[in-house]
Amino acid sequence: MRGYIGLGANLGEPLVALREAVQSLRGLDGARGLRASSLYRSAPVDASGPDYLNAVVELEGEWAPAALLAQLHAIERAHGRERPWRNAPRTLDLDLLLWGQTCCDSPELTLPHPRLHLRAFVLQPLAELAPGLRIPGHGTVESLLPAVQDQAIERLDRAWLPPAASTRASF
Ligand code: PH2
Ligand code: MG
Ligand code: MG
Repeated sequence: MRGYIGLGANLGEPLVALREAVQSLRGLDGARGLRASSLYRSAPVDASGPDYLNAVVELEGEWAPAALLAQLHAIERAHGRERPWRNAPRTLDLDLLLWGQTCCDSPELTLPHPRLHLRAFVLQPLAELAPGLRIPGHGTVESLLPAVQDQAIERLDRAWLPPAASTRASF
């Protein structure tokens, strides 16, 4: 199964948090084929505080969505994530955006992510990473971009991904 995870942070050291989150995702048991979008700076949407750093990661694995979500929450907690109020500024936010074509709606998890189609800071990196991606119930990712074009977002032209651990040839 292939899925997409939204990364965001606007407190502490957002770039460090996003890099460490990518390392943690790579290290999940059974994780394959991780790819990450560029890094984006975006103004807070429905929220206050400093600008965010955002990115989206594609990941493959055989986890049930609830099991993957629990692992995302554990990574957030390891980065000192607190939840004082809804959409409070945060040291690290990992949102399960899509898991294959899975559709579900429970108090714990809704797929696709219920606000994915309203947010340029998700759609732009997602379109970069997976052009033509179909979002169940919404059509292609590109078809959703015009409606969010008034949201302030900038792609940062810099390498940001931590290098994958080198694989040493054994003789
Ligand atoms: N996350 C939110 C609320 N608002 N705005 C931006 N720009 N980036 C985010 O990641 C973000 C937000 C709730 O998770
Ligand atoms: Mg979020
Ligand atoms: Mg979240």
